[in-house]
Amino acid sequence: MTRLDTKDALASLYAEIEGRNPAQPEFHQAVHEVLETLAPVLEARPEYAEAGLIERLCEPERQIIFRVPWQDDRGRVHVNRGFRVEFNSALGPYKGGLRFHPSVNLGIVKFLGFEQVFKNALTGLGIGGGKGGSDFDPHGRSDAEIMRFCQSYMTELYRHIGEHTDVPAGDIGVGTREIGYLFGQYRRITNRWEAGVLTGKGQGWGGSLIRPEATGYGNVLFMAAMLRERGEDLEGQTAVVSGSGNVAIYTMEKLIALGANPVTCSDSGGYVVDDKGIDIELLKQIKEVERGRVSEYAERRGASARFVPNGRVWEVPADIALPSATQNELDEKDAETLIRNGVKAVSEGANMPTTPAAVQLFQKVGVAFGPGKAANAGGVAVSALEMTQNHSRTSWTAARVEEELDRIMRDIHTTCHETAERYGAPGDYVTGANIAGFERVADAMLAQGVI
Ligand code: NDP
Ligand code: 2IT
Repeated sequence: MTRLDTKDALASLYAEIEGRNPAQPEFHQAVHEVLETLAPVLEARPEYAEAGLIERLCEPERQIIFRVPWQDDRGRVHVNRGFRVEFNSALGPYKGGLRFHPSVNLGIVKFLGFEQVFKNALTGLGIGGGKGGSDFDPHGRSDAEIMRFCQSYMTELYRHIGEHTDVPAGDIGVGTREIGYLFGQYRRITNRWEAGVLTGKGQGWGGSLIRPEATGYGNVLFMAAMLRERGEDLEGQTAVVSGSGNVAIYTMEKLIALGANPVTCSDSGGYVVDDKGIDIELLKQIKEVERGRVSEYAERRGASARFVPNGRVWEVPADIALPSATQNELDEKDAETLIRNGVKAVSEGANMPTTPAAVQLFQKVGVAFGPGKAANAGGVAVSALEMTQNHSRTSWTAARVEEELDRIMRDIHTTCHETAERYGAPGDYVTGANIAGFERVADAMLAQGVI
């Protein structure tokens, strides 16, 4: 087939997928971004199309939706919806986080699960892709309410997961505390001490050192690799970071460790800009210990910091940008602002935070752009290392885990870079990540038959 035929075939396939999955705009967006880059590999390897691989890859192996009833502290009953989408297990057990956020719906879980398939393939660690969560809003809920919710959620989820089947972890609204309650309920229902059924566990009961840090640290390592490719490093670079959760905090910590200067953080209420650079210990105290808001950071930090309610963090001039909050938080207008202010590189800590138009603009003007499925793969990679430690009943030192993370992020960067070059798109990490991830999953699916 010629390039034109392939593009036509992909376009009609995309239209079909869109029609079969109505009202799931985030899922459509994630699929479109991948299909747009696959033409060269489908031309080089016609057996993929013949085996219906794209159609199979875009249809989850299994989708589970369930009721999650729970009682608040006043005894009122609430009903939330629980999801787990087991997307693809060609390379290993389904693996991917759980998100608790009021915006969660099937389309969002499917977009996240779809991305996860390619991301996990890129790690080279033998993990399939899945994602789950609930439209539960943890903001303002007491510890006891969070526990009851997690217990109710696991009372259904437990029958679908297992160390060799499906291994959830955290995502937005799910951290070590929630993984603890989920693990406790799983253990109670199954009467199994099955450490490898969840990752992101606490230290002392099966969690891996460096898992909390891994996504943010990994993203900074990816950013460093992109800069190295251009003959630069992180030293002295001013960074704009969005979010103030797990990914954002450890992104900033690693940036500081490597000599860069993060000057912003944000939450859904607005952003903070700190002329002296973010004080990471203060931010951790407010967000991780007190579970507070970034506005409190500005109040306590003194004259160097101010809170901008409802503002766009991308207004702050910087050399590099690391979106680390949520999907579609950086649009074309934001990209124009960043470019006008001289940004050189953007690396996605969050999943799909940059809209397609913004990505195109960055690529057009030569801003290095690291897509989430490569740049934020450090989190799930260390989750896979946690599974390895659990299976062998050992725990590795922080130094050993960090060394592995460093190696994995370098390998992912090299793979994306070389794949992009091989398929005629030098410097295009989006194409490199999509094709490299696709080839790994597609080859496994080809070998395993029509399943
Ligand atoms: P957290 O819950 O720890 O933090 C999320 C942060 O993003 C908070 O500051 C939150 O603010 C903000 N945020 C979330 N949703 C919105 C929204 N709709 N609008 C504005 N701000 C929002 O989550 P993580 O740090 O774990 O996750 C952040 C991103 O990174 C997500 O895209 C996630 O999928 C991705 N990711 C996470 C990994 C992990 O290991 N945890 C691994 C790879 C990617 P507020 O409190 O006001 O809601
Ligand atoms: O998006 C992600 O990669 C995650 N939320 C982490 C998944 C995991 O299984 O550690």
